Amino acid sequence: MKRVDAKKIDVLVVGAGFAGVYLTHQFRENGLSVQTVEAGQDVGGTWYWNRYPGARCDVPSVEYSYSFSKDLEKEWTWSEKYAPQPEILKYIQHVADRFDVRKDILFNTRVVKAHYVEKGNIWLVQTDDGKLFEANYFILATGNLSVPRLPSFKNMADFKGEFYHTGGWPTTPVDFKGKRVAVIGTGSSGIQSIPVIAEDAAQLTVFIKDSNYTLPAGNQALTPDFTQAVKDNYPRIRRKARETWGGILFNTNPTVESVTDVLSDIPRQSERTLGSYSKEEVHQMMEDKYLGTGLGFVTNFPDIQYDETTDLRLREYLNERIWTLVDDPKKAAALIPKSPHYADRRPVIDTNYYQTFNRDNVEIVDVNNEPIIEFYEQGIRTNANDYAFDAIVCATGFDAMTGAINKIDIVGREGQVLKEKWMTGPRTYLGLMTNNFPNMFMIAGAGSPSVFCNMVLAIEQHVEWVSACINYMKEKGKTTIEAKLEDEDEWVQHCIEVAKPLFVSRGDSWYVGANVPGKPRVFMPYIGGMPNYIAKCDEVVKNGYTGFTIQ
Ligand code: N01
Repeated sequence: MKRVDAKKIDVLVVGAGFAGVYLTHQFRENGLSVQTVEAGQDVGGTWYWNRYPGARCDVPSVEYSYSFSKDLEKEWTWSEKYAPQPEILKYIQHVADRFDVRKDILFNTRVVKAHYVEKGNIWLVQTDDGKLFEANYFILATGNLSVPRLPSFKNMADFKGEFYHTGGWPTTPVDFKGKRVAVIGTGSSGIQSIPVIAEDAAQLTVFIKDSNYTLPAGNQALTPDFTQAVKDNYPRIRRKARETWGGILFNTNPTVESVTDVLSDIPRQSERTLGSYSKEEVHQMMEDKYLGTGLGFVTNFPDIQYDETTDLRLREYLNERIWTLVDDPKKAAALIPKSPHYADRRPVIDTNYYQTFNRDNVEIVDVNNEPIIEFYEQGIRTNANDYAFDAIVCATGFDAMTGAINKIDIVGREGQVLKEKWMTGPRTYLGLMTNNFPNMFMIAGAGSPSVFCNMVLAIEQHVEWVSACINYMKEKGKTTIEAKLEDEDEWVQHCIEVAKPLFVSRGDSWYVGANVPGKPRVFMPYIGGMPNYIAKCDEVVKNGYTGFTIQ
């Protein structure tokens, strides 16, 4: 196809998850022509693909929602404290209907190529079905956890049973009733799916390499009183959420009282460090105050992120809890995380996770003692046994943050290939742009605080920043914006410096690319918190887009 045949548009957006849907709406509101391209057959992104049993959000649903429309806030009612995947998908489908965004989205289509063409200052974008677009702005709303990562065991293709990855679950129902099922992986997806699969399967075998720590979610139905109180106070709730480190206000039980609590000006961060409490006090405090209240205690005690004494105290409690809850000491030992610190990896919240291992139909294979050698026709072979399965579920994570972007052949100014530029790790200025790729924006990706935050809040902040920026360009008669190299270098360094004192920068997790063989080990997100990040983005605009070249 020739360039002359390309459809000309103002903006091309890749992805129709929470970010892509809002971008599509926002650009249209601004009078721009927009074409969004989405690989799935409907909107939803993460919530379209991750349909595995037990999938739900671990940010309170009343906050994991758009704030841009007051009417939308009033008309939508969440059923549970942590919404299950089908309900979140229904919500985003409702948003797509309500704002009529589907007409600008090309579904079942992937962007495979995007080249910046200096002559004409446009992005030439090609899809997998050969369509060509010429866009002034190219926006990657591709998600951070959207490229499933499969392990590379020998003979995987030989297995004749059902085979699933949690991040690419079929849209048709999967029934595990009466079946022998294997789950490989015990991060967030494994921890959510294992208790639900165990209820259906005849036999569930969990292959554990290392576990994340998890605490009870305390999920519950939301009462009409609570919902009304939230709706009545939404503007203040949203405003205050943006003032918190992770963009989440409701870390305590969702009672009507807590709406009042969270809106009061009581500082949420504890005056004492967790490490200053004795072992017994930590135990008591966790049991009395924090169990079942989500991950609020991590925000209340920032020393959990960096202090060895604190970490030891906390892990003493958490490990004891595992020994108490899991009857079989062998299983308990396999469930104790091997990473040296609680905060090395993303903490998880669960429903009945440890208790599930007391069921007669649930077994553990600790692959540290009994490594997987290969798959075979009927199942999985370890160095000690052959295990036959009807279905194998890989909850083995994602090529995070850069995976989806690097899958596209993106070429910027002077033929620079993005994948090559990012060979030693992603480089962005504020997570928004990267030097030599003019008019290409990224939403909530590497260099932004998104993955440590309420993702929807982080997305809204980015979409609104980008949309205001493009409006500014239009008003000023400018056509090109690009991140300056020195500001990008400074920001990349800043992201690394902020993370350096924290355990998470040293742990082996997807935050540093440690889960993908050959991926450079770099701490990819910004962990300085939403308020600092918002202040920096606002300051950049106030000072005339410092760090960007605008022409
Ligand atoms: O993936 P993970 P995930 N043999 O990378 C194991 C978000 N999320 O999909 O770590 C055996 O965390 C691996 O073991 P190890 C959330 O941000 C949110 O669970 O390599 N095991 C690990 O246990 C989360 O952090 C929600 O030792 C193997 C697991 O697979 C992110 O998505 C829900 C293996 C992968 O864990 C990713 O979570 C779900 C092998 N060869 C996800 N290879 C919410 O609630 C890998 N593993 C919002």
